Amino acid sequence: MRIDVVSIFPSFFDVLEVSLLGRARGNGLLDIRVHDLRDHTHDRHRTVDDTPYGGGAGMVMKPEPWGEAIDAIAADADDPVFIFPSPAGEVFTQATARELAQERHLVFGCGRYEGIDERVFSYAATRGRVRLMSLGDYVLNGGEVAAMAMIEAVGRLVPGVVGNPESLVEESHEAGLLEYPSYTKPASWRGYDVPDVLLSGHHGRVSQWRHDQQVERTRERRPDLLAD
Ligand code: 6GU
Repeated sequence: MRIDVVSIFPSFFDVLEVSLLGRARGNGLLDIRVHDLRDHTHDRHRTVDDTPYGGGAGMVMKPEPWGEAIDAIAADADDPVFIFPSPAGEVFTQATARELAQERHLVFGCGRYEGIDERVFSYAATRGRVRLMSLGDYVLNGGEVAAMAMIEAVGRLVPGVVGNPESLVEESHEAGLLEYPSYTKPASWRGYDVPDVLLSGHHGRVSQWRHDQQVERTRERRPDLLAD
């Protein structure tokens, strides 16, 4: 999968060189290219923002650098999906991650300030599909951290990125439930014991117990998930 990222803080994405995604880049499963939006400005101050029409607080990202950045990426794009992280977007979930993991080419456009001039989204829609995506109901300073979260959630679902694909099956949100609790050795630690059923060697009872734990935890912590 190819992933382009456009940001005024490209160094935010340096951490994509480590861990699982770093290895996936090294072995060619993920082709991640990070671009500096300011490379598409032409004034001495490399200006990317301006005051909002209609007044109001804060600054808005100018359309021209975005237009050039989109053109540069679209020039050799492969049916891209443009994703603009935004607290005003649709909520990104594991289902979204699964959907996006099927794509060949994602482009993340990271806005800062009060947002990006709205016409940029209309223009991007002439060069590919466009989605505004939010991590949840809280506000970050810009799209970078959100893009990173989405890249990790999608990237780990690309076949081969996670070494043991079975570890993708039994995790939170895959079955619409939270994950069951996990334990390792020692069986007794500082007065806390691993539940007996896990030491029983009885696979049927272990599976039943884990499923019960998933349902109970979901009911306690995330009743909204059981509603659907
Ligand atoms: Cl995607 N962007 C920003 N700026 N804030 C957020 C967010 C995204 N998702 C949750 N809060």
